[in-house]
Amino acid sequence: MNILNKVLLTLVLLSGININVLADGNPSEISKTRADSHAPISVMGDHTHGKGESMLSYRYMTMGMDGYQSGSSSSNYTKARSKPLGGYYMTVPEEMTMNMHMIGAMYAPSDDITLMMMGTYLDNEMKVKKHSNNKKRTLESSGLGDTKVSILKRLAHNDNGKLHATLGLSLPTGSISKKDVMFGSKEETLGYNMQLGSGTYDALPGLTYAYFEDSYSYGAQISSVLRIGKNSKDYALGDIYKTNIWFAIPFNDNKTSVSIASEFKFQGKISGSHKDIKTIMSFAQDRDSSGSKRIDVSIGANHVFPNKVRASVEYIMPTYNDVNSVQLDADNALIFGLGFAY
Ligand SMILES: [Cu+2]
Repeated sequence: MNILNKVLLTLVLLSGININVLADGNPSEISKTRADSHAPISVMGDHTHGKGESMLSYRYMTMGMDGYQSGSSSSNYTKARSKPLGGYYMTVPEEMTMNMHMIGAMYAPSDDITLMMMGTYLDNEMKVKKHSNNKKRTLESSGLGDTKVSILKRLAHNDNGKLHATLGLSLPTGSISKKDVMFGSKEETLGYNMQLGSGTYDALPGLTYAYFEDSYSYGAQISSVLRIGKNSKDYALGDIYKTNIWFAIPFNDNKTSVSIASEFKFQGKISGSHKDIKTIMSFAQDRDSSGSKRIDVSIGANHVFPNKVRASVEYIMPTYNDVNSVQLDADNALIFGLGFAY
């Protein structure tokens, strides 16, 4: 299926949701000073802005991985060392830490259109062990990640609900040629998760619905990341299909809210393989160990300060993980966010 077909299929699927449930009400905005007028901080492009408004935001996410997962059950060192078609890898990843800084900007030229841009800076670390002599090394990669530009189009809204579509493009500003010294004397190309970008232009379609009552709110978003062709290293990361749902309760005069949320994420396997990885040293460099189905559950809080500054925090707990071949197991993750609207 080519990229245009994928985007069309996604939009057709998205439009299957009946938007007529939203009667034409007054175009009154749901109070922006209400803490839960924004989704939990892990949901991207969750809200639109009114004409002339802009917003700057900063997000910090830290997540760790350790232990092994194979299929939907936890696995062990021996399995992590075994190649899927027989034989053994020379090295075994033991743990990984990813820290991500995200800077976002939003601007609404009209009530119906909001423009959004997001840049990322990544800082990754992976501890690996050479099996034959038990030597350990920490591999590192850091730098600019991919940059996303999106258009959010408000489709329908009334006093209680709002619906918008997103169409975005991810620009391959993140490096896919990150190297580090492993156990030899010279630098070698790091595994797929240690690279900073996808290397491809990615289409980012999505649809977001949110509903508000005085004492609670909830919302849902479906979104995809669809790779366009292969990158300069002859591979493409797997496409991503995601659904996020959330429920929030405001209190403290609506200035604070707490939320519970869940994310269902399917990511396909890498197609092709990195042309600079000549010898696959561990599963981290093996395309067979890519792709997964995941369900996370998270708890979060938003707070709005009097001067339109927002602060958010969310704690994400992986609850179900079904991976291809063997992979490092995801730990809990933490996201912290600050936003300034004006
Ligand atoms: Cu915003």
